[in-house]
Amino acid sequence: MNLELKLNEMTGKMYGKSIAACTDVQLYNSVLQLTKEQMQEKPVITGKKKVYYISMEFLIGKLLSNNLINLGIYEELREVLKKNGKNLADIEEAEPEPSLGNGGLGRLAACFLDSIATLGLPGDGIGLNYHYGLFKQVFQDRLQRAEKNDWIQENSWLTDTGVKFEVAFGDRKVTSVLYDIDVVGYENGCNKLHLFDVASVDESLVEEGISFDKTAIDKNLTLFLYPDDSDEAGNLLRIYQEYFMVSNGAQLIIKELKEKGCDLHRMNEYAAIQINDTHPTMVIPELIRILNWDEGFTMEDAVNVVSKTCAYTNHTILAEALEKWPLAYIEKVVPQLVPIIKELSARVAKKYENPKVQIIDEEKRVHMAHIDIHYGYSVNGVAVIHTDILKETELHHFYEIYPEKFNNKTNGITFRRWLLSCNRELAAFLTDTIGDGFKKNADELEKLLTKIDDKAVLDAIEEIKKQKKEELAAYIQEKEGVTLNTDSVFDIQVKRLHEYKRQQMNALYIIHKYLEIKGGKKPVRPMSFIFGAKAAPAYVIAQDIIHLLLVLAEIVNNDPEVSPYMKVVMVENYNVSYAEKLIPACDISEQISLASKEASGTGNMKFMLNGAVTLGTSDGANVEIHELVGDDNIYIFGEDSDTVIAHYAKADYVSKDFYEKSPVIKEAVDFIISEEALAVGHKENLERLYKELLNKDWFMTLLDLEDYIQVKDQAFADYEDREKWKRMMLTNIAKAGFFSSDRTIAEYNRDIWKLN
Ligand code: 26Q
Repeated sequence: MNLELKLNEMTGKMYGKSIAACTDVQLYNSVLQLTKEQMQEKPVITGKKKVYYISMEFLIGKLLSNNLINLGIYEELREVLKKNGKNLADIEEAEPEPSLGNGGLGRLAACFLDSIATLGLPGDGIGLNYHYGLFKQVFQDRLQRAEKNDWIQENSWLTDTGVKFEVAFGDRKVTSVLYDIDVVGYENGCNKLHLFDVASVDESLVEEGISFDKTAIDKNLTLFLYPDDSDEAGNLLRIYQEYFMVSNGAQLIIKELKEKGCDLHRMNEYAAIQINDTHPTMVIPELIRILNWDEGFTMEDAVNVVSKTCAYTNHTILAEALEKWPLAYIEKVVPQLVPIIKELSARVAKKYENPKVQIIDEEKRVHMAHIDIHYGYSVNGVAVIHTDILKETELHHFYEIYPEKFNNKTNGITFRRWLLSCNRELAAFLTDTIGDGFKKNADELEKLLTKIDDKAVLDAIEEIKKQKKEELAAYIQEKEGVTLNTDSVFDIQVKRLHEYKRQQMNALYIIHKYLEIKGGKKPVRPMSFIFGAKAAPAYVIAQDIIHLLLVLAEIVNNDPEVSPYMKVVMVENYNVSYAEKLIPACDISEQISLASKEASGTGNMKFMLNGAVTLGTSDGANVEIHELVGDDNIYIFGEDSDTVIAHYAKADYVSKDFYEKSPVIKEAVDFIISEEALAVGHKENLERLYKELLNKDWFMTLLDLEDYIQVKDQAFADYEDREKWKRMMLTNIAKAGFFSSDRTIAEYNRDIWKLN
């Protein structure tokens, strides 16, 4: 295939121009079209049994470079463009980023689709086509404001399939339309991501920012993704969205099974349905309803076969994030599911007395996770410590009933995006040093350990890091208007804003350093503290924490006495594309959640793979990172999960005690409402945050603060021992192979899906 010829044909057809005469946007559209055609020529992955990964979120990010890499034409295209005076990186910038997810759970689903196709397994995603996805974050007056993210353009990765279904709600019927996005595996065939939309959706419903008329369901259903409000009361629209996805998904699955000639009584031999957290749980009663009402199954047979087909993944132990919908809401949205849910609940009640395992509780709320556990064949957590906590604490009563259902699947990330694409320099260097076997078999990264005393290798890794820091600094200069010193240590915390993730603890460290510098204690090397985080719009304290970070950036960066030694940046609208620039440039990866609260984390894995050293608590996958790299290649601090869980059980944590007994803590916390801070920030936000930390601090920031300061100081000091630090970088890269999502997916397939 002559790529140059084909691209010239495409630009000619689309714009009547040669490659060289096109703008970057025109070239993006032409390359997009060409890539779509190349993907259509790839074989569709087939097999008797297929997995359907059903999820309210697929945070796929930009797709162009990833698809080019997986097709094996990235380098060739780059050369073709270069020859014509064009730069592939500029063309990539023209792609809008779809924001079809909140954070970790959605991004994991996207990594999984990549790995399923790469391993050649038949597996499709089922989700929703949100027109504006998650909100776009802008800062105004040092506060977050939400705007719509208008990502769908005339030319896009979506293909209208022409498939339509009817979805019946209690008060209306809507017609769906199905758009597909091809998912090409690395040097392999194609699967599909099926995104359902409402035919009657009306974009003009959106008013100021992200507000819209909540009542017109047929017009608003797929306008926006619900922002992760783990601690917000649920809302009817969310249930409409969930049922819309589930009803379409069930219809699609049954249609495909029938086309395959499958006897639905043996559905489980042809399909596995992986339920991504509780959001798609209604697929269970919906399938049972269809089999029982439309396909002539007895209730018994319908329940049995569906229970052998559906498997559930839990992504959180925050009690407030476990969905419990009032039965009255479900009655309003989908009355046809109510008799099924009542039947499922009655069957449980007949067998088990324990109120903790019931589906409908005494307050007439439906516990979605309980449906999944009773009527699914597998329950998995996403990191070893998380699965252990589920078994021992949160879901203990279920574990006693169904020990055989519980299993762990430690999360992973796709190395195509998080190494080959975002850090081509490191990938190329690794290829030169240990061969390219690691691209297909991530464990081969361990070969790098044989080079631990090779000065040339260590220096090269340091050099690549420096280059990525320079690229990031230039980008931040342009986007945020902040100048970073690339000789400084880049300390990065990027993830959704949530109190349990403790961005506020990092902020208190920054205050502490600022006061030290003001007091004359200057660090030997400058430090750059970089944040990125969106907060659910209704999450008040999270908004206050963003405000504090923006206030600190203002104070620190504009203080001539301090700014030569430290800088603070909160980047605007942190998303997948920004992550791809930040992660390769990081020296210290902040993974500082309160132990027991972060189910896994996946950012921690991306940073490690790119040679950052983790500063973290014994939480989520940090525990497994620690085991892999050993004590000398990670900075672990804070109380462990057993201690934290005991504090909750005894309700004996009093933040004020920590504040009063430690002058360092007191000084840092008091700064939040100091004259200096109030001169820049808003009294209301800063006072509310101050009071929260002092009187509540539900996620125990002050419990770990002193240890955090000490261990973080140690990390900065060790950074000066360059030989030692370079070895730490190398060890982290070498040990990251375990976190390839190819490994995770191979385990899902071996233990849960059993695709042939
Ligand atoms: C629920 C009800 C109503 C509205 C929104 C929601 C909602 C939406 C999104 C609740 C939770 C989420 C997202 C959860 C999530 O991202 N969890 C993360 O999953 C990752 C992948 O397993 C883990 O690595 C993270 O530790 C976990 O926090």
